[in-house]
Amino acid sequence: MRLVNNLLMGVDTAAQYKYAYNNAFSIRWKVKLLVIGCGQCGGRIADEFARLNRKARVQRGIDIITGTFAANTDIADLSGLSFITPDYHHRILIGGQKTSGHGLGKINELGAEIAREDSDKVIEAIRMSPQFAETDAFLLIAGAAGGTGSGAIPVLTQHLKERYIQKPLYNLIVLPFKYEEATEERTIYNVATCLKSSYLVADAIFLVDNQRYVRKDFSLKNNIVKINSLVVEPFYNLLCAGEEKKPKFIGAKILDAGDIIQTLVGWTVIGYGRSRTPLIRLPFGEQHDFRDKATETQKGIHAMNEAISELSLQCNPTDAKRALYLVTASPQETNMEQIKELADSLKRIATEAIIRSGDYPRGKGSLDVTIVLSELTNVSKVMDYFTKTIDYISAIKKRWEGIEYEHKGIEDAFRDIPSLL
Ligand SMILES: Nc1nc2c(ncn2[C@@H]2O[C@H](COP(=O)(O)OP(=O)(O)OP(=O)(O)O)[C@@H](O)[C@H]2O)c(=O)[nH]1
Ligand SMILES: [Mg+2]
Repeated sequence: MRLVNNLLMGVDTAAQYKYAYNNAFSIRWKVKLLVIGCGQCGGRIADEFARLNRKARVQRGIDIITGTFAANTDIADLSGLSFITPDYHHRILIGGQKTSGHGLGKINELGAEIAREDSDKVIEAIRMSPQFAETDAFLLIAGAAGGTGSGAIPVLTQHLKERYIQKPLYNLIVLPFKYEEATEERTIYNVATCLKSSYLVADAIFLVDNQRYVRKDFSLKNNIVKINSLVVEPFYNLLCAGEEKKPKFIGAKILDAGDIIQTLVGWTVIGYGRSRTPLIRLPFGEQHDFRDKATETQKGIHAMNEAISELSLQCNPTDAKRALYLVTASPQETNMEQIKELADSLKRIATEAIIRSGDYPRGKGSLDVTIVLSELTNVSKVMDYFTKTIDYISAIKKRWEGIEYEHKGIEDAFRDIPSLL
């Protein structure tokens, strides 16, 4: 355990120095993302980000993404996307010669190898895109349990980091459904090696647990579509708030891109809650009394509780060293008292976190709260994958060598988890 924590702490400290350095030389932080989906899961969620950008353009007249790309070994998966531009610069086939365009069947070492060979192809494609120069940060996305995305995400992250050292590099990694862990031996091994490798190179990793999104009333296919839209939803207001130009849409307490970038370090989760109860409209000239104010505060607390219970991965908020929240509502439905009340409420559960916050005067009739918990020091689900993988490796060794594999503590055994880098 100590070794794991030491390793993780070392990486985080390096990331903090990097931010301090970046901050010192930057005039203004913006956070326009360039999004790359790796493999089928990554490609589909990247496609959802492309839809989100279209929505921001139509509804709010702003761009929140500089380009959306999908890299995959599977032609059929690339063809099935809807919003990513359908040309070979945006839907990038990798490993074509090795796989003949048919995927990797869950061998993530092969995914890593192909990404190493074809990383120039991906980087060249994104560099040529018209808005590339406006990119402030990269977001790479993949499902950890597959072959292509799971292997490619750490390798592409590493190559991009080497080329664009000053830009933050984030990963969004999707953890498998429970049934996949039970039925497919490779699943847990892929997840552990992907998580370990990505952790070593990405500035922050959004963890998304598929199992959290399962709703009993959807069929699996509908679930995937619904899950993908729920995964990207919390990013919408967060990315829009920083891009607003009109004063009436700029909050009293601005959560700027610098706050977002300063918050994102290491293991990270995101959540989103909404309170829809419309505020009672009073005839012109009449004042809301103190009871209305109390109702507004309750709405805020309700939305925040929902955001916490809908976090992308179940975790303990006391393990977060950094947190932020954004309240999005019409100006009539927010007030400073409410923002302060929300800060107190979050501080009560995220006791160790530096909390950043802001308001975003947009929307009518609902009050939304977006929450990010970051620099999580103990993510039991991740540790569980590491532990199970060590057991899996020792079982395989036993099978291969036919000898008793001596039991090791987790500190020693963590070294035995192969890295994809
Ligand atoms: N949320 C979500 N999860 C998905 C989606 N597609 C696949 N997954 C999950 O991702 C994992 C499988 O990864 P894929 O993305 O299908 O695999 P790949 O990267 O294409 O790799 P190979 O096909 O093995 O070469 C499983 O845990 C799936 O449950 C999706 O559209 N949304
Ligand atoms: Mg695939």
